[in-house]
Amino acid sequence: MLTNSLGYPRIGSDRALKKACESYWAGKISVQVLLKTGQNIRAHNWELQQNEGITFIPSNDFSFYDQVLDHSLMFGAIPERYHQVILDGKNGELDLYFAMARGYQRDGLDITAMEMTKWFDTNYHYIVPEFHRDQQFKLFSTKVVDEFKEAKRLGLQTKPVLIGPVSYLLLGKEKESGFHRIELINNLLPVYLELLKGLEANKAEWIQFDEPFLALDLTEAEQSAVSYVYATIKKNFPKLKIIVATYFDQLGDNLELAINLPVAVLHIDLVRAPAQLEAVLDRIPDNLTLSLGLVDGRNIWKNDYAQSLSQIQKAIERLGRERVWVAGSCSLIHSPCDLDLETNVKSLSPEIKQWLAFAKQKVQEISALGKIAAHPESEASKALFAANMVDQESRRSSAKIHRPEVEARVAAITVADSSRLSPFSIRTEIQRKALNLPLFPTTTIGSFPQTTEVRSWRARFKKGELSQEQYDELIANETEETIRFQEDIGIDVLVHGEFERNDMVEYFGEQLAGFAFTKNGWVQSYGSRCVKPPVIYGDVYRPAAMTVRWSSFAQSLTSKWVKGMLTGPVTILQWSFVRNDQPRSETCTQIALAIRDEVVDLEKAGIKIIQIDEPAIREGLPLRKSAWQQYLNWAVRAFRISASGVQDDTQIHTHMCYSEFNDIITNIADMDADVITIECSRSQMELLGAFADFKYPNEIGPGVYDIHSPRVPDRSEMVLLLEKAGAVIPARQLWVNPDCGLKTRHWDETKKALIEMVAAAKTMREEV
Ligand code: MET
Repeated sequence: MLTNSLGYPRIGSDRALKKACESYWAGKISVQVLLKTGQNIRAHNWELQQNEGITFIPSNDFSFYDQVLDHSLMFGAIPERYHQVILDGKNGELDLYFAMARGYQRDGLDITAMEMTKWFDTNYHYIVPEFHRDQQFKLFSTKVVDEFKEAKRLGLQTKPVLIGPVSYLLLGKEKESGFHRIELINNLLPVYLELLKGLEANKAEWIQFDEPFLALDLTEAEQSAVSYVYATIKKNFPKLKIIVATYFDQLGDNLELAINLPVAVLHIDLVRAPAQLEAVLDRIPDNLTLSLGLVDGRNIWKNDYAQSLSQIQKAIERLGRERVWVAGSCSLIHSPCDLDLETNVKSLSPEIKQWLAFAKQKVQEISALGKIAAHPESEASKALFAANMVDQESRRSSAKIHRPEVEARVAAITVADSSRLSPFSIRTEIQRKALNLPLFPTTTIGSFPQTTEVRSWRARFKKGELSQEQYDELIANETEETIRFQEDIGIDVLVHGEFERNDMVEYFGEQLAGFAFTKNGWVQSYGSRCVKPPVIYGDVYRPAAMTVRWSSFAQSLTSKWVKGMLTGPVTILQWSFVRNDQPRSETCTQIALAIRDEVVDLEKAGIKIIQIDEPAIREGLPLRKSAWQQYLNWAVRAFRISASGVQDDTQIHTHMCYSEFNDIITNIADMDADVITIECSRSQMELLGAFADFKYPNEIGPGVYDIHSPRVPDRSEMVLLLEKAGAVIPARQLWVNPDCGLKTRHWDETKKALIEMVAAAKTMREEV
């Protein structure tokens, strides 16, 4: 049977790409060394997949920062403001590329980064293409051809992967009004044809076009663009074999459109939407091959072979063996690289490890499923199948998973448990008196720079080189210095800096029951940023207080308010690998109760302002609008359960980043946080519009500068943004804060930027 891989993680199992990129940005390695790192990772990935016997091995799934940005560069969709970066001849194509991703502040140039947003409902972020009316595209880079040739030189015939033209356009944003980006399809398509020409000339046979938007709601114009694109490709390249890949949801009402495209193969996601197999098999025309997305690219659980084989069998019965491929559900970039690296039995017990598969193991699963389906009676197949049955049974029958007391507490939750004592209109007056803050109060989102030094303390502590006391003292000193710095520059609501935290989810997961951890389970979040999601395998509860100690310590150092800092239930859920043996809503509610316990304990310890971060609420939205309400109901309820155990004079904040709020503003308001801080600066306060139109009643802190870029903003820029905000939101509701936490920044940038920010707030106070 033919097996298909849609994409493989490119960060390298030891995060080699992250390290190389960051060294390059810091001027510590040459571009040649960076390029060589990329080459090594690509070669490693290709060879690994080849050795596992995968038939269709992807190329062009590698990226130095982001695959959408790669496409923008290939198509010459380079916003005007970056053109200067390479004009003086000092910088190369890669510097231009990084400038688009990260902003550029050098040699008298000061250019902001392009906007970044989440890739569908994942925690991967891509760089949003910018489009203008009548925009022309031209071939600027031939990355996809180059990487195909590179593999060829290594003796591998790969399957180049491109984001399909319709999805590429839909991923972008119009930078002026009066047109829709899908109208650019005629301008864009020729560049694709040129690339295909290059691929064909180099003897590529199979090309994968990712059109994830086929699993979303499409307008008629968008649907016709899909038909038009693939008909045109067929007309121009009748011999190329085109695979259209869909994932993350069902084809739904795009089914007819998808199965009738003049292409060789259609890939469907049977993990997210197993039920669509029947519908597709009922309608599929005779000449179309089906790639079955069976191995979950989004989670870490071992595949259930019995279940997958029954799907494969069903497809084979209807289509014949030649027209059925076995594949991952989507690209494996959302999975960690290699379970074999998890050798630490203390963090990941052998029992739990037995239930898991990372990218390398998933490739093995794809290959094993292919083998078993092709030769079910062979000894090798029987052994593979039997081993899988043992693992599945071990998980089903484990005593580690169920806690009756947790399940009973969830069942006993009442309506009162998810409501504050009084409505916001009353709370706000009580809080104003209790907190006594100025207009435009300044604060930050929580974390301060996690320097190499801070991280080295944690590493040394974990290795046993530092005692608990020594480690705690270092953290205490860093916290104290950060409190003093915030006092010195005049921030109104301080934070303790989160130095004791490795990561905003892992830190909590480590202290909650029901979570397991990996040592190397890194997944790319954006650019060189990787996250290591915990694994939720069983019922969740909080054995002991998690943050009270450091928050009270910080509060004891100052007479100003220190905000307690927690990660919310939806975000903990969203950024973890979640168990697939019960509904997500159930797991989320369990986490909500654990966070609620912590909020109550913080209040008892004298913390009057508590922030419950929920940056991931929006990314949890199902891709199809028809499923939104159900999700929002349980997600908002979970937040409310976590926030509602406190008195009226305790102020609850929440923080969200990279969200469009227009279509969910009612639900955001329903969360009823006293203060919400949001990302806003990269979009020039555009995101605030939703709050203004809704007449959002609670307080709001629109981020006034972008912390994802090393660029230091000037106070006047921030005043301008605040004035924009003030024009639509009453001053008494507004807070002043950066876009997000500062942990990825350096101290010098942070200090300069925050001093400017406080100055901007003062200017605003003088203006009213
Ligand atoms: N409190 C967290 C921080 O400041 C919030 C981050 S949201 C991605 O890092």
